[in-house]
Amino acid sequence: MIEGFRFLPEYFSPAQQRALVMVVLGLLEENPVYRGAMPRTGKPLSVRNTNLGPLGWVSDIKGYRYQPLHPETGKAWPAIPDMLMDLWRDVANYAAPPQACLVNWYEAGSRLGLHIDADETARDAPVVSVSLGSRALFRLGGLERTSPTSSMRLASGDVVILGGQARRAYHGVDRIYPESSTLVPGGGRINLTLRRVTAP
Ligand code: MD6
Ligand code: FE
Repeated sequence: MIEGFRFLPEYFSPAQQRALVMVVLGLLEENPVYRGAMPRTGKPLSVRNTNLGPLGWVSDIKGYRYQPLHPETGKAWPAIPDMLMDLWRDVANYAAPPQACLVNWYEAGSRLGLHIDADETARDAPVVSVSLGSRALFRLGGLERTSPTSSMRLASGDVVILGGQARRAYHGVDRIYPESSTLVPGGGRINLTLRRVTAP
């Protein structure tokens, strides 16, 4: 496995998962998930998303970027909840706080193609990910799109950290298993990724 990949299964207990989902669902009422689009082609993304924190990751026909406002509501993203700030302090091993938490909402047929998270200038900071709800088939490769990959199932409460070499590794979600959890409405899956965007 590539250096810098960490997998913390069941980091959050079932009770903590329920508390975190309640907090996140509450924040999504005023800050809804929306469907972004692929740069250049404008093809709709399979996964709907929104953000928490002073900056949020946005994808539309013009490209990928971080911005302080929700593109549909025009409002600032809400603050990153304490449970996630505590997680970052516990596992990120990085002095400065995260600036963005991308909220990805997967439905039964959603997938996320192989990609590198490369839109942050703080390249030394890890990306810390939390899975909630239905299980996902996560694929992790290497530094080249053609590097060999390995697949693993991510379950609710699991935390994945991409730091070190793995920070630049290709990864994606091939499928979700919608019957595997009732935590997220509709048998969905929420993935939260905490990011430091700018160098401190
Ligand atoms: C997902 N995760 O689990 C997609 N990115 O739904 C990611 O794209 C990801 O898990 C950076 C670091 C950790 C991740
Ligand atoms: Fe990613």
